[in-house]
Amino acid sequence: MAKKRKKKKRKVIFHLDLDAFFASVEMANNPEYKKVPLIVGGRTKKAVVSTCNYLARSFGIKAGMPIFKALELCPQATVLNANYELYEQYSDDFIKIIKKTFCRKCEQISIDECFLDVTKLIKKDMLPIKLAKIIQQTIFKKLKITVSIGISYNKFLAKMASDWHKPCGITVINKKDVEKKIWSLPINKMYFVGKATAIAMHELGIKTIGDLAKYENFKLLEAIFGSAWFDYYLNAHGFGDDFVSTNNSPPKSLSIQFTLPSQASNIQELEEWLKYLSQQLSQKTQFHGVFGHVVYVYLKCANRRMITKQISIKEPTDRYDIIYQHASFLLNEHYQRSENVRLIGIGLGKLTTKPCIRQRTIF
Ligand code: DCP
Ligand code: CA
Repeated sequence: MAKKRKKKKRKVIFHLDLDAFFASVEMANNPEYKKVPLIVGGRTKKAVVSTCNYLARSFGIKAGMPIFKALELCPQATVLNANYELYEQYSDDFIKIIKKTFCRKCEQISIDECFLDVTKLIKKDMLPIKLAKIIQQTIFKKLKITVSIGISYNKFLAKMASDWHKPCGITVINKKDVEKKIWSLPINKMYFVGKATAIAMHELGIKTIGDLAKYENFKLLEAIFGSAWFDYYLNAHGFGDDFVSTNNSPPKSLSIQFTLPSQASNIQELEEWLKYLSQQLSQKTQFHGVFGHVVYVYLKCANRRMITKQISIKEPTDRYDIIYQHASFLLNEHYQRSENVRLIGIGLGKLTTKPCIRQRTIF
């Protein structure tokens, strides 16, 4: 039976990125370094810049540049060897402060970056920007390091936002900003897109994130980038992942949905979308180390009717083929072929961290 679903409330996701991290730790320990262009990287002939403070960046020095070249640009710069133990200590303290003082829904993604799901902390008198300012002040008070914060409703956009106004910036990206602020960016600025991927995209004529969002030859994208193409594509449209993973709180359900580029009423086309979504959902499920007892499919039709159907499966699964098999069954059983579909979604419910038996492949 068709069930009305409540419109999902957008989450509030922060991405925190410490500014010029190694150099900032050095400056926190020796304020004299704040006054000079500072490079962290080592003194050997082949050494490269690990990072440098923002004063050094104003001379054109960048991470990855050979030190000798950096010194050509700025001979008066101070060069230090990296002290990894000290940076690890600061990194641990950073995460501890965030978890203890603000938010346990914290996913660390590198030595100096994390995502926070602060949805529940946002209230009338604690709007996202205010909370971000308090976090910046607290980190600076305790560690003497500045942090840039990106705010959005999913991880990709929050990550893109934190890079916008560095150092010590706070940037918000809303849904309506995706076309305006994200689409004009060069494709190599897209989070997750590495150098080789950016070159391959250029060969397809995809020069900006907007070019990718508007690209229509999905089969070619899949042939070149494998299943990763779909993540790129979802992110370019602002439909990326919003689940902030914490080791101690596995999700209760996982889902993925997609607004179709144009309405569809062809069952084969819908099956194709389900296939892609099943792959993405399987990857997401495996990433979180969970297994689902229930597969559900939902369709939003052009006449606003929402169709949600679910089916229990014998053994909990994280596998693409099993998710797809059940999703396809639900589609074929319940979809009335005349209806135009605008949005398609698939989910796994009743998640558990332990599978009863690992299934063998069914295809
Ligand atoms: N790092 C490195 N070698 C690189 C890039 C980074 O050793 N090629 C180290 C030094 C950085 C730290 O990782 O301080 C974090 O990397 P980021 O890319 O976040 O760069 P920064 O924090 O230094 O600068 P930003 O202010 O741009 O975040
Ligand atoms: Ca950083």
